[in-house]
Amino acid sequence: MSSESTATAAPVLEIPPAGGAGRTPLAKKTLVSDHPTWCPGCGDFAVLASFYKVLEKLNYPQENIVTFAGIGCSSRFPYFVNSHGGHFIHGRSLPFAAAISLGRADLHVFAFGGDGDGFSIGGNHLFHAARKNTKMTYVIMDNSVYGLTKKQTSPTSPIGFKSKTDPWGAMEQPVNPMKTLLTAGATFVARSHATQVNHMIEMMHRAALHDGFSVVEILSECVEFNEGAFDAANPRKGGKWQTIELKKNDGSPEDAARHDPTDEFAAMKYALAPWPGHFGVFYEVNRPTKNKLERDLINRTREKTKSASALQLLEGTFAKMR
Ligand SMILES: Cc1ncc(C[n+]2csc(CCOP(=O)(O)OP(=O)(O)O)c2C)c(N)n1
Ligand code: SF4
Ligand SMILES: [Mg+2]
Repeated sequence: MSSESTATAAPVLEIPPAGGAGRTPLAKKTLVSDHPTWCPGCGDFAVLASFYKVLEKLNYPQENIVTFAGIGCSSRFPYFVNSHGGHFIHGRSLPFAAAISLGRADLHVFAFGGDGDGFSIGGNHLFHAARKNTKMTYVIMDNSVYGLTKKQTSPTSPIGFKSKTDPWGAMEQPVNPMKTLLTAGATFVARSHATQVNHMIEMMHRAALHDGFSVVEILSECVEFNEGAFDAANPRKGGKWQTIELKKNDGSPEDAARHDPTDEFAAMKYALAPWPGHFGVFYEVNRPTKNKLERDLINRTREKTKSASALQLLEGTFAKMR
């Protein structure tokens, strides 16, 4: 027998990358990273489970997915999704996510956060992200309270809400998220409820396919500090679940009563409905994205300058100043 070793090198395990055409389809097991640290029963679990489903449906190449967030219980979201991602300063996820979207056309950018992160400290950024129409999807998990910091009044807390900052009850007029987003100029505005999984999946899926700044506000109960806050829209708790039926443009008489999501006035009317309001796509229009406008400008400039390098352009400018 030969003294030579007959052992062969162990085969290199090739795990095929998930997602994309001709590749292993994206599945929950590939998308899960850390175990969520939310309180048992928190509405955010259902949002996360629905988001996995949305990614499975979209089947984007996994390495092209980015999930981003600010600070808060809901903003822990990116920890639990096996994608590129990050956790940024409280209220500042949107400018950071916008920069990623503008700089990397190959990435699908999702931002997550709470009502405090989005409408309070991040309100300014939300307003500008909406009007600039940078391509990304923003999911606001609205529990009408600051959950992470253990019960302060948030911008969506109703008048009378008792919290550590308002022990005698909130006095100030709350933000109406749908009205605010429409006014700010978001090109896709939808609303859902964390107890309605199929509806959430449909809204987030549609938002992700929208070419522009798309927002889905999801009423997501904080069982620890705002229990039962959204029961009024939960049929299992005796509430009223009112969805918006969109026009099918099928010429049928019943279609006349359905909602045209390009009609801003009609969207605003839905936004102004009394609590608990309506759920579905309020508004969806196409307006050139900042991504396209910037790309066009860059292309035009390259053409004009015959693709000169940044250094050549700078040298040219200095030469003119001499
Ligand atoms: C600049 C700054 N201010 C305040 C805080 C404290 N802080 C952390 S999370 C948070 C509120 C989070 O509320 P929300 O966005 O509604 O998320 P939730 O925890 O309810 O999901 C606050 C005030 C902070 N981290 N950074
Ligand atoms: S404090 Fe509220 S929002 Fe935060 S994890 Fe617990 S239930 Fe969810
Ligand atoms: Mg909150």
